[in-house]
Amino acid sequence: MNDTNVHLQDSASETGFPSGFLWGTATAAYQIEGAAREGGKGESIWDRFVHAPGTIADGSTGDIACDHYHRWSDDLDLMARLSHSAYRFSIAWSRVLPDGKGHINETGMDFYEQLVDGLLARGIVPCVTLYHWDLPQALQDRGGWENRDTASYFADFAQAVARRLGDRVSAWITHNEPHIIVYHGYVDGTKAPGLRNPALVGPISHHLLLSHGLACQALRAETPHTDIGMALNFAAIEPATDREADAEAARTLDGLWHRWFTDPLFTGAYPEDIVPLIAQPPDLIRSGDLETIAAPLDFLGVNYYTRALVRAGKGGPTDPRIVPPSGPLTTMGWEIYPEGLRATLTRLHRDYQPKYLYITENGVAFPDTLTGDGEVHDAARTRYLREHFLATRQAIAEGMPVRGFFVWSLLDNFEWSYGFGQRFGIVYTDYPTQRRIPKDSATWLARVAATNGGTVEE
Ligand code: GCO
Repeated sequence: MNDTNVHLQDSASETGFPSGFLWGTATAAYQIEGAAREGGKGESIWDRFVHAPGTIADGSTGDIACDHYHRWSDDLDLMARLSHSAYRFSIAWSRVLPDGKGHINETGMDFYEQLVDGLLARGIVPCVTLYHWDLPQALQDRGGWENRDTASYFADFAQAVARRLGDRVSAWITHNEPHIIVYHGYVDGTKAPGLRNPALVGPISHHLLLSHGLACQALRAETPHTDIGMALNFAAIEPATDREADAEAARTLDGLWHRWFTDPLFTGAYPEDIVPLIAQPPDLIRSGDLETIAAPLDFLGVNYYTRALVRAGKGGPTDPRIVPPSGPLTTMGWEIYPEGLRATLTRLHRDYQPKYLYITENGVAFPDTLTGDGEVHDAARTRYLREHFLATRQAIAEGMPVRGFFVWSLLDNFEWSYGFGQRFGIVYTDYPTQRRIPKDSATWLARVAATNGGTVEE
């Protein structure tokens, strides 16, 4: 993180979390802002996607979402009351550059500037995600991430944001979860832009990675003292049995989901065992691309939620199949598996040695309800978070350089193709009134944050 904003010390504090450890929540622009066409904002691929029939489970859209665009100041007060020391949010590219490139929309920039200044005024460190899936539709119309030029436009966008906000932002997260963009945006079509073409996995991945590398160059030039990383989603992938074929299938899935992105980022090469499985057109990787992609990072952001148990399908070890999860599940149908977080951190440290690790997302959706006296008793969420904090503390004790934890999410919000049906917030959003009601887990988290983890077991 930027030295001017936060002073990290390496010594672990008595609580088991290093002093200066960042405690906060994470959000994404499209999921909370609303104001889809206000303030000069251009259309994004999510604005387009949600209005196509049948894309969103409950037929909802993010047109209004949590109305954060208008309520940001109250939301920042809420974060301060919840003892946040940091907040991770994303910038909607089309709010800043309505056409994706060229003309800067100053009203959009002003919105993010007041957010950053508002955070700093409350003693909260701003961590900015540049791409949380909302490509400007104007760029999609020119081929989107299929078009190599989009990588350069992304770097220009990064530069414009850095020029305006870079002196006050502590960390840049270039992309959020390229794996999800690739497989859900372009293979199963459940997320924007809703395409179904497996042949695009190679090109889209490469252009996303390239855009990251080019953005790093632009960000380093503008803000040499701000840390740069990427947030990737990691599942704890484990073989379902001790059969060799299942172990190999698990390794394949880890390659497809994880190493396909982390290897180029940290070693400058796509993983050899996976290259035969993902088509890369002959002119896709140009000279210098891999060096650009592998520019040194300051941290790796880890989004962790669950485990995937894997067996080999009919096609053998290169045909990984996920076994349906059992045991207590979240409303997303995900298994609760805190041990997997520690294993993930350990493995990433062992294989790639990123300077720092941040948990950039971890949290859970449960069927929260408001009681008659207007409270939300979400003991199961508190338990989930406690177990994942403890797993993190254990990893820190074992030498993993973890420097912060961002709970997903501050507010119940628009959960992509699930609409408003999944409540991930530590704060309940009453959508008809837009009232924010801190759940019990928020009160608990505030105490943990205020004591730097000292009360995590309470
Ligand atoms: C993701 C995103 C978030 C989600 C969260 C819960 O991981 O999909 O970064 O936007 O809302 O993960 O699914």
